[in-house]
Amino acid sequence: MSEPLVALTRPEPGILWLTMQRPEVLNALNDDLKLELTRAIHLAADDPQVRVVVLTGAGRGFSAGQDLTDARALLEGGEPDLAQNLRSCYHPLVLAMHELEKPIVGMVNGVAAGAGLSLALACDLRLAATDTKLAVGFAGIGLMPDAGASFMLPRLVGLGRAFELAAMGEAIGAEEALRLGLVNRVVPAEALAGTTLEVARRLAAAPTRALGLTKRAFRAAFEHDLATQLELEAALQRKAGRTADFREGLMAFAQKRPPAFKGN
Ligand code: LHQ
Repeated sequence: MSEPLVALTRPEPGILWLTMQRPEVLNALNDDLKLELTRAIHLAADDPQVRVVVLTGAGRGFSAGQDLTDARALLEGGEPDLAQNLRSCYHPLVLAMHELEKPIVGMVNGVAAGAGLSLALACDLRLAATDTKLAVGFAGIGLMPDAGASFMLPRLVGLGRAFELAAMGEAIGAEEALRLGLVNRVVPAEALAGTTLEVARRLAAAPTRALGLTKRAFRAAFEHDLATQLELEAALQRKAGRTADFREGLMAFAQKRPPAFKGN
């Protein structure tokens, strides 16, 4: 049996840590890797013990995007149909990340390019090392942003900046990414794993259902007018108000102690 392309570890209760494992090609995304990632996200959705997911890459890169060896092979059969691969491999993964009602922390430990950047952007927050580089990259090989990058990039940085990043094609450093709002925090490379674990630990102790509903509400907000969004808030808050964590939050407040959320 071949080695798994995604290592699943549970460094602490509540935390599922996913490491892409093709360091020799900067975790370029082949179909098996995309498939294994999708399975891991579904596992996170189904397992109540999982309260936060961390996504990172082994070695010196987060992910250099689509495996271009495979892409070259696509050209050999005449007219390539890139939509087919997007629909069968990328869309299920990006949708699963988007729909997961648990936070996903991207530990962007080196270069994230093309569809690798798309995956980083599909995470709910991103931590980067000072030497991390982000490159939209698609235009470099004559393509347009895909795997959700055209959705997330303008939402995160605004239209003008998104177009500049996509059209100029230059990689940007971590500090610039922080200034633009593409990453949430930048720390020295040697501190990245520790800081990520701390953030994950904090999220794993949070009221998971409420965070999941927050994720849903924020993502829907871009498609809704105010009245529709207020209705969505009411419907989701009804769910949050029926969780054990809401009870615990109220009790803890009354008893003047920190809440001990269980994630249900
Ligand atoms: C790679 C890759 C890679 C395979 C590095 N594939 N081997 C596209 C097409 C089809 C359908 C759907 O969607 C897409 C979306 C996309 O993702 S388009 C964008 C694809 N990605 C890129 O264009 C980035 C390509 N890589 C690079 O430009 C560089 O590798 C970067 C700038 C990321 C890093 O440069 P370096 O730090 O100098 O590393 P390197 O280039 O030496 O790479 C290390 C190894 O990884 C090397 O292998 P080798 O055997 O020579 O040591 C590369 O060939 C391999 N590698 N990216 N995407």
